[in-house]
Amino acid sequence: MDKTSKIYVAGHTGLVGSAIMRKLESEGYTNIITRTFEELDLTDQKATREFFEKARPEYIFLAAAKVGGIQANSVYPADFIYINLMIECNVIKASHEFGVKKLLFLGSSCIYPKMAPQPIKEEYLLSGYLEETNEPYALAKISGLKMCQYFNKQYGTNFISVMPTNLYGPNDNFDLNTSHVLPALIRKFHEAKINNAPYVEIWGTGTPRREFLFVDDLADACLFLMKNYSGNDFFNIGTGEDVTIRELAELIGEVVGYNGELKFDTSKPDGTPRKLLDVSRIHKIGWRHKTELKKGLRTTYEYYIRATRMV
Ligand code: GFB
Repeated sequence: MDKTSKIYVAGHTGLVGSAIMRKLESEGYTNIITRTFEELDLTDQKATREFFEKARPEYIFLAAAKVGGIQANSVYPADFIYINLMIECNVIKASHEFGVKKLLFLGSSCIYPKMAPQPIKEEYLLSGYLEETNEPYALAKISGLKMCQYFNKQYGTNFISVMPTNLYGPNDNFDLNTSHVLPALIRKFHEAKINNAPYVEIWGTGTPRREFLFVDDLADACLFLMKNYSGNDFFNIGTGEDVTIRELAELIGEVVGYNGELKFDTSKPDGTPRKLLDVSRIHKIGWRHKTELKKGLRTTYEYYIRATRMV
């Protein structure tokens, strides 16, 4: 991939896509193409084909997806499976048809079985049943990764995949109904501090464990793989360390500067008890994360403050 190669970042306004944009721009890539949802609906096969025919991208980061936290996944299961499958089918097929040199597909750590041994190795894929709240999303992401491998096998394409752990950072979704836990808690703690609220409500029991990766580190890993890896393996991307939701809440309370109580609402689902990734495969080829959780939380909180001031 040269600095002038034509690179399409699908999903460039989202958490992951915008981090990939920042990374590419900071490294001097000058020929990046993007389309907003209004300009191109990737679930529309005809529109997607026409875009590829005209734009002829050489490299693709496929970060366009319908994503959300535990509640959004439970409430909109049909949307999560349909939209993600359609995007994957259309973009992967068109990439093959129009001779894309290399594509990187973004999956998720929720592809692994609910009760997978920890830390989770890539080999554990499809070794058990999935966690019910995110099965539709996981099935779509498993299909995307398999589709990349099968296109490589049958047509000799160069489509690779990454499976990141729970991500966070600038441009995250802070809507309390649809967001993931980390941005939700930043908002809840910030609002509790401003309103002098006596407690913050946390969903579930606080005991599930999650691993969190700062999204700029993921973008770094994506570019690293785009430059350095071709083959049919896929890669877990994470830090190799996890915390309980209670520990995360305490850490966010500290960063935000809120000293009230934590109240656990156990009528809300916990989801997977633990999903810590084994990251030895990506470590072996020379990549590891740089941003520790506390530093990433500070950066994300600063972003949240700036973003809310702009509204
Ligand atoms: O981040 P999250 O929504 O999704 O929730 P998953 C993680 C844990 O945090 C769950 C708890 O145990 C939640 O009950 N939690 C506590 C909260 N307070 C809150 C809150 O205010 N908001 C939210 N959202 N959670 C998602 C999948 O699973 O992870 C997706 O549903 C995707 O498909 C993503 O894979 C990475 O980590 O459980």
